[in-house]
Amino acid sequence: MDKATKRTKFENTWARIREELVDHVRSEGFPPEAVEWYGKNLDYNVPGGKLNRGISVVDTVEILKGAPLDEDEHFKAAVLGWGVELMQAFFLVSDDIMDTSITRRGQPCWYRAPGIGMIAINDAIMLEGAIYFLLKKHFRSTPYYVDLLELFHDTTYQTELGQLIDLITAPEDHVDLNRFSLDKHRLIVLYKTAYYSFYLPVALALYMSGVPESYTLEGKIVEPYKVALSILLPLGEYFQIQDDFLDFSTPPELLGKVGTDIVDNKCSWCVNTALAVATPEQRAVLDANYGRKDAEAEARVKEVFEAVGVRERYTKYEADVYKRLVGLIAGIPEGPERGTLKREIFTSFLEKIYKRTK
Ligand code: DMA
Ligand code: MG
Ligand code: MG
Ligand code: MG
Repeated sequence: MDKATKRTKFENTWARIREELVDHVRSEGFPPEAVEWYGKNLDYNVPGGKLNRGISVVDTVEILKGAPLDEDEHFKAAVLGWGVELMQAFFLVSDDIMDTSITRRGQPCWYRAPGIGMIAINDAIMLEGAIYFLLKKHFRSTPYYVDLLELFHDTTYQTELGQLIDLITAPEDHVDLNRFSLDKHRLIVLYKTAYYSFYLPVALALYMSGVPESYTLEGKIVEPYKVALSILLPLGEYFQIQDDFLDFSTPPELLGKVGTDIVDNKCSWCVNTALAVATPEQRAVLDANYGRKDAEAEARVKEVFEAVGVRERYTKYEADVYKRLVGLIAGIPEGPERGTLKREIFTSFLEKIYKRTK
């Protein structure tokens, strides 16, 4: 099955999942305007993204099975995939409020859509609640239900910790570039992005496929969840560095969102890269203009980014990290046994994001 067909097949499961969620609210006797509001929240915020995270759950279950999934297996994997997409929607709706962003996926951020405003906060929390409604409905009787619950809860908490340090490292009223560093950046991005975007989809698929906490391969003990984490965290770090670079480099018409990192005083990969090589004059321009709510100040920061070669440095970073990740993947212990890790899980993820432009 080619990529486009897989994507369509995944997208087609959304209608049923959406109906289950909305039907439940209806069956609780809620008035039509509440049912309609919830439906709009789901339609506006869940299905319109790249769906890489959701589709990866299905892909991984299929790679682990080593054969095409039957309808029931596909639907169950898709429920987990849409669970990741619901979590993503929950984080993005809140993130856009906290980052005072303008657009997302080519449309106004939900809190800026007509008539929504701060009700978006409750809408975000409801998107999170939807995950546990679906897990209960479809996985309550499986032996790995608690593993799924713990995984979603732990990952949510990790992401919230990441958002905390992302936000407090970027105070609105106090710019101090000395507080930034690539070490701090790494901590932020591992927690705010890598766990939920990369480890979560794969770990869900491992649980659904019955992969145990450890097994023996050629006389050696393998701990597959730990091995997965050791590849997926660096992969997630790469993904967020791409996000930071695209925030600076890509026009909103192409990116689907207006970059706000410079104005928002974010500890992004771009500013850290510039700080490491800036001359005293360039540093002074950054100090005077970074994190100011002002388009001209933002333009002056972008000039410094161009002058120190952030674009070229990114191209070099991307080539280097790609090689490093290919090396890490090649080191994964793999055997013919079913229900054990396959390198293809990780290559398929890497190929989905390598050289992405949005
Ligand atoms: C993304 O950080 C992290 C979460 C948990 C949504 P971000 O603010 O850089 O994302 P975006 O650039 O999409 O607003
Ligand atoms: Mg944001
Ligand atoms: Mg953010
Ligand atoms: Mg960003």
